[in-house]
Amino acid sequence: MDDNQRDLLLKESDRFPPPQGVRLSYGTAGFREDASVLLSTMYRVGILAALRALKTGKLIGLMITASHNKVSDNGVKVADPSGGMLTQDWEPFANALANASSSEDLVQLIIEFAEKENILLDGSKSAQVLVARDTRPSGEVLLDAAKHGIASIIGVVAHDLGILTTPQLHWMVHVRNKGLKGSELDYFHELSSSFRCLLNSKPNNSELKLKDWDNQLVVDGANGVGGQKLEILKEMLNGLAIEIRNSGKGEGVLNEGVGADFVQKEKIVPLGIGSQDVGIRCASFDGDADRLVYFTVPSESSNRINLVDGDKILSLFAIFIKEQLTILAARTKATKIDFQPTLGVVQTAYANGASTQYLKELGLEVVFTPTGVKYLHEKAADYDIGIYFEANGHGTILFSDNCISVLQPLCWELSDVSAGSESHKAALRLLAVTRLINQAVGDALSGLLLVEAILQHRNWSIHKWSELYQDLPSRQLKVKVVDRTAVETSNAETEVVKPPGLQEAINSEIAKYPQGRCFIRPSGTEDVIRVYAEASTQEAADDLATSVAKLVDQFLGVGSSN
Ligand code: G16
Repeated sequence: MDDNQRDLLLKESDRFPPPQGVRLSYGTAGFREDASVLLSTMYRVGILAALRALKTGKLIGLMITASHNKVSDNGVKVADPSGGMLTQDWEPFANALANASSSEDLVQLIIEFAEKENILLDGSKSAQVLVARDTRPSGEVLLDAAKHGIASIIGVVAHDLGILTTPQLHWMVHVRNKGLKGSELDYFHELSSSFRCLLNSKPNNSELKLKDWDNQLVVDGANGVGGQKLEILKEMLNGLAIEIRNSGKGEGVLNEGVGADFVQKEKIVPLGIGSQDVGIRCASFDGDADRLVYFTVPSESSNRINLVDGDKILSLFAIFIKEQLTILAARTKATKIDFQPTLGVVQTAYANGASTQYLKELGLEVVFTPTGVKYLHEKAADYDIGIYFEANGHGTILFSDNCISVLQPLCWELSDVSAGSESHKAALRLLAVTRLINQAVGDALSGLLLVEAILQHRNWSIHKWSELYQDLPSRQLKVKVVDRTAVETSNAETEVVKPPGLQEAINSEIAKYPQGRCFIRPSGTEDVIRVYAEASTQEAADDLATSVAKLVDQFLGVGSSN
């Protein structure tokens, strides 16, 4: 590191001292805390993103968001050159950087890390970091701190893209690193044009029997950025009538009684949706629009919903992809191009047991990872077509470069030999899905359009979709404890290894309930232990979750569950 660089880092980092008595930890999706303690973290993650940009020679993304968390929290996610999450190899450095107690320590850490990673810190190279934020009030000042961090590494500049959804930023990093323009307008154009392609390639007779599918969709935008962006996108769509509620323009508070996390965990009607919506297809985004769940309000007299969660979105996508592959498998034998992609699906322990059984009965390979898109995404990339979803609505479909490069010529060849045939359409549909579905990260906007296109394609109502299989009753609770890091798990988070004795106690509870299944894990985005329970009845699932939450209290210190 040359003297100019060192002086600049020392001077700038003195402006962003770390908070006293707060231990920051890079969690499930980056750092997340009360916004009031995050200035220095943002500054330091700005430095990290700049170093990553120098190291890779590519664009890096930095997003200020706390996604589903309450409005007073904030956080930061970093997008790697592929558009996916920051490589896990750099997480220990991120932790060390965020917790360095003085500017001198910070500079020393940077010197050592840059040496280890062969990053030249002499201003000889230039690089760029794309930055954006969601609609949280704390976002502007935190983004400013991150920009200072980026500018503290000589040669690296921040390019501020303003207010975006998290998946938009990830998409822009992905696309721009391929040498394409990747503006926000391009994003909307890509989504709307590929959606149109999918509608145009519906089976020949489906227009005639559009009776079950209902052209009415209500979307809960969680009072966040997703609703605002959907307002723009919906103007570019034909064949779909969307009514947006909780768009963030009114009085409502971000994620408070609204949004995908609330709907999926509480299973009750969100604010802004009510008796006038009974029976209508409804969808909820989370605060930064990287999660999507659907639901219906079954009756005016109750506030319960029928949830159609990430597992059912995964199942719908899997059926559709498999169907196109089956059509193509028969036809491609008559073409020169060999197209037999591997297909796999990825879930976490939160996946409802009924969904896993259903997917296996479809003949699909199902694999499990710990919670966190970074893990699921990595696993899904092992397949030519990998579909991953968390039950909370975060997921996407990944197509390998090889798969896409075969699909395009296959479309051309089928257009020559059998234009307009079902096999030609199947190839066109798959190609449209590769453009519609976000290849960088789960995206509520693109996921919504794919769900809508598939429902139209199959002429399915949300009720028909929901009946694919019957969810096992489940319950999720949060338990506040003195120190959540006291819990360590293994086996894709299904077994507690620390503190000793806790897993045995959980096992004894599980044994009391038919079809009982239960696990606990420390959240990586909130200061809680999460409890998930499944059983043959709702009452049993509730009881199992409550008794395990009590065990957590006993083993880890007095807290409160909700
Ligand atoms: C993030 C991650 C998700 C994860 C969720 C909850 O979502 O991207 O993969 O499921 O946190 O994680 P935890 O249970 O560890 O709190 P988001 O939408 O909040 O960014």
